[in-house]
Amino acid sequence: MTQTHRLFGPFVSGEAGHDRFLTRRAFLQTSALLAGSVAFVGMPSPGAAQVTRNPLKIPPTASPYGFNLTCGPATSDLGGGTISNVLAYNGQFPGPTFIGWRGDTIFGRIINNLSEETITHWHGMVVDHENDGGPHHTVIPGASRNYKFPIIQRAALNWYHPHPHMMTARQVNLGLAGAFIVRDAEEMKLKLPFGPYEVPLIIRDATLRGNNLDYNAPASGFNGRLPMVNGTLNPKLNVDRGYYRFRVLNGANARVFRLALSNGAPFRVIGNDGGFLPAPVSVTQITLGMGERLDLLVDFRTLAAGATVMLRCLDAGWDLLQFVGTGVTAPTVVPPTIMPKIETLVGPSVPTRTFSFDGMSRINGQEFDMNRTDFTVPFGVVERWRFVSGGNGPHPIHVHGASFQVVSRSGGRGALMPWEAGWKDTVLLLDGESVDILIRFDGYRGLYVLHCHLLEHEDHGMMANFVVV
Ligand SMILES: [Cu+2]
Repeated sequence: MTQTHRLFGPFVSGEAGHDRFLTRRAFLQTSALLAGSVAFVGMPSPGAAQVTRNPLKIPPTASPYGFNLTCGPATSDLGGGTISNVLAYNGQFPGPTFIGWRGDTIFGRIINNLSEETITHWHGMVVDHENDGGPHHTVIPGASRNYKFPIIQRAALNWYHPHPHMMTARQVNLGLAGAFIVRDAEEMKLKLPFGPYEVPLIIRDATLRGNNLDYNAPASGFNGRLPMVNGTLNPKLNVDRGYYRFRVLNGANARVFRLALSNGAPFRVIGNDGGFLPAPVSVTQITLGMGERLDLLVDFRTLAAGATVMLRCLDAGWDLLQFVGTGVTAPTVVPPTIMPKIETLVGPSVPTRTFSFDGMSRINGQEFDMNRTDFTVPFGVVERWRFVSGGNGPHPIHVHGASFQVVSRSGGRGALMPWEAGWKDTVLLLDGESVDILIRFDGYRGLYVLHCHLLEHEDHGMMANFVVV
């Protein structure tokens, strides 16, 4: 059976010429009608059959209790012997996956072996100003910085990456990023897939010059020529017959991914940036902005040995990751239907503040100034913030210091997306969209930043300082 037949599973069965639901002629006519539409879920990408697939890299796990994280140049096999120069945490691309528990205190240090300043931010972690790893705390080459903070939030997939002003985009693009998984007792009660059945997927794009990652981007954002998952080109993952839990991060500088499975099967979304959703939701497509995360269950119980399913990006028409059935039976998992309860924030019905993301470098008309405080926010008070796109999107808006809840979207897609329920720390603003969030800073007082997570926009100044008082 050809790959095309597998990809068209629901529509085409049997050998060529004996299709059960569509004659070959009808199939070709249908294909012709769909020509040019990359949005058709079952459409294999041109030349897919010729691609040699490389085993998906799974970053090693690391303890956050007494860590040493060295930021420096390294080489990494992107798959199939394509050895690239990269910038890496502890020589790993992606960096090691930290796993820490709610209530514990993490501590350790970063060591800067780069030839320029850097600082490591814990994206999604609610920490005090000194430990946030924002642009005010860069570390010069050869120096180090200590961190120590308690984990005061629920189970979620967070991540860490550089945050030096005007240098973030390049450092991330050349390899500095890793996952940080927070666990808690509520999560354990759900009995989700674990061990080899829980897989982090850091999805991004890249451009190669020779074998090396090459970074060059205009203010509008890096537009990589190739997709990469966990630092692997053309990756494949062998999967047993059962449920898998994918911890997905859009780690791209400037690319929004529209995820779908080639067989049209749904993703069961159980979580996002801030942990578990209030209720699971099944969807066949997910639009994921830069910095956003997903907790997905995918059902491979019926995937036969040797059969394949592709994780695709419908917008780019890219094959991201091929799943290959082993035929081996995985441990039984019952997908949870009741999720841990969360507080629903209640706040003002009119915006407390409005932020317009203008051009490629400004918020409310102003570029970032390290030494200017743009606004102050009272501690412990629920505010309603309105994010408005002034064009040049996408603008995924990320707030440090607290998680928030997305309450409305007008213009553009005109609705909240099912995966935006619960707690978030990054929300995608497409052109023409206006999004309202409710936010309350009840962790720490101090200086934080709000910024666009299109990293070139951020570097060009689409960032603001605020102080929780
Ligand atoms: Cu932006």
